[in-house]
Amino acid sequence: MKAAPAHTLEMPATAELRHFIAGQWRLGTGAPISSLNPARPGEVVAAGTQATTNDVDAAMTAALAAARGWARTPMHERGEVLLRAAAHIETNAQAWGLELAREEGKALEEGTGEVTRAAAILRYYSAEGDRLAGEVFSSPRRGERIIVTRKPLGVVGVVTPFNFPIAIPAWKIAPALVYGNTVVWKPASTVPLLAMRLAQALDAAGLPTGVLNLLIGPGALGNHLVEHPGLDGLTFTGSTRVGRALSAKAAGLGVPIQAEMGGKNAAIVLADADLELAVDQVLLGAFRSSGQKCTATSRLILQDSIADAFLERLSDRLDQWHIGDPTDPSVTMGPVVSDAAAEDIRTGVRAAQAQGARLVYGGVDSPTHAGTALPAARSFLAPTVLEVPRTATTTVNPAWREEFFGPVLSFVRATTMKDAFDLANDSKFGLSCALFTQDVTAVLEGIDELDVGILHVNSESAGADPHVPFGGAKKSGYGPKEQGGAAKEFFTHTTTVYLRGGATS
Ligand code: UN1
Repeated sequence: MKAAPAHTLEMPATAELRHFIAGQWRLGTGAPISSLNPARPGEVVAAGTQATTNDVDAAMTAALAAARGWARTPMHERGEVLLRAAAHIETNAQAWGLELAREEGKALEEGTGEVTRAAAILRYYSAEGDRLAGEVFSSPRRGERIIVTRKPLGVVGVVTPFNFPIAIPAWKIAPALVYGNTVVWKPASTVPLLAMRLAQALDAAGLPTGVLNLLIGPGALGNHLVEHPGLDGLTFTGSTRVGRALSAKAAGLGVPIQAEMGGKNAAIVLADADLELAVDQVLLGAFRSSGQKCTATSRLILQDSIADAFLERLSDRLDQWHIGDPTDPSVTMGPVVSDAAAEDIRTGVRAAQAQGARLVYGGVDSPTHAGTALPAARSFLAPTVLEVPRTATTTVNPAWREEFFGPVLSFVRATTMKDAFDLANDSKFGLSCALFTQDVTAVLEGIDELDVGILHVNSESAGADPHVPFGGAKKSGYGPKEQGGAAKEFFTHTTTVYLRGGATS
């Protein structure tokens, strides 16, 4: 057995965490909080003290005070702030990408790519002032036009997950701001440093006082935020459990909510597919970011005749992946976000195996990957492929049902295209799907039949562009979709103006 690649980088200094409230970078008044490097036990990436509910109230007061002035600032001026922030982010892409890899655990290239992606999202929204701002209708009455114009909601709460610590916040905060809302933001407590970096970029870009407020702390702060009487909307991405609880609370209080939650996304490989291409894409979809994307491929549906050939290639290619410290540029897959997350994944996979899922690659208890020892930290998992046999119990197996949010891919064999599509639809979730085929009839059938928010034809199930709608069908999402024109639906409301001249004609 070869030894795990030695890690050469020095342990960097711990960053100091600060909250951003009313234009000031403040120390928290709550209990100590730190973010840990999941790849290196004991390494504290950033440390400080938590925000408290009093800090949430202070942030809400600041956001409420700033709301009117920001709403009346021309959209082009708001966009210029985003543009300057984008440039600031790009300048820091290497340094912040490294911090992201240390704090969250994704491979360095992905971390840097995510920082650059955040800048691209800000750039997209910075141009919103040049796009359509409303609609004009004819009136059934003489001398009248009907104009539909848009206004910000007011103060918006933003609650973001650990898995894209800067890109997801950017895709919520950029539209919130450009459409004229002020923001109180609570990121996942595991990734506070990258949250600070985005807020610093917007601060450096000249965002007025109180327009964006950042609070670092536990999930309870999110509950306090949604219950604050001044809140006009809440946008959330994260687990189904938390998303539903926040949605129920928001609905009870009449607060509009956008919640982006779970997925159990399928990749379907039909018999005619280009297998090289499909293997490449399935690998990326299932194992990049250690499978910690709501859009990750976690179910693989293979048409019988190509199933064994596909699995053989998949295994050969996985053997070439390097699992290790994500700050090492040769590493393809790092750990999952924490030891606790890894433990949950192990428990889920063991239950799936106890109920009949068969291990075909890796294994959550494997101490090695492709003959190389995994690093010692408990947060590392070998990429794992399970077969869920086609029996009466297929669809109740946790490997088929539950979102593990880790590097675990569950596959079944399908007979026909229809069988494959039925299997793909056999989920309470409906976020994304990848369909591999070169048959245009199958593609057209897939577009009609596959009940998902995002369908990738011959590309991996993850990935999203900022100018098109993002979000799921079925139980994956609640409320309006995100990104592109869809973001406007959530972050603004319409005023219908019946407009006549003031003089009698
Ligand atoms: C992507 O597929 O690149 O939480 C983005 C998530 C999604 C974002 C996916 N909201 O993983």
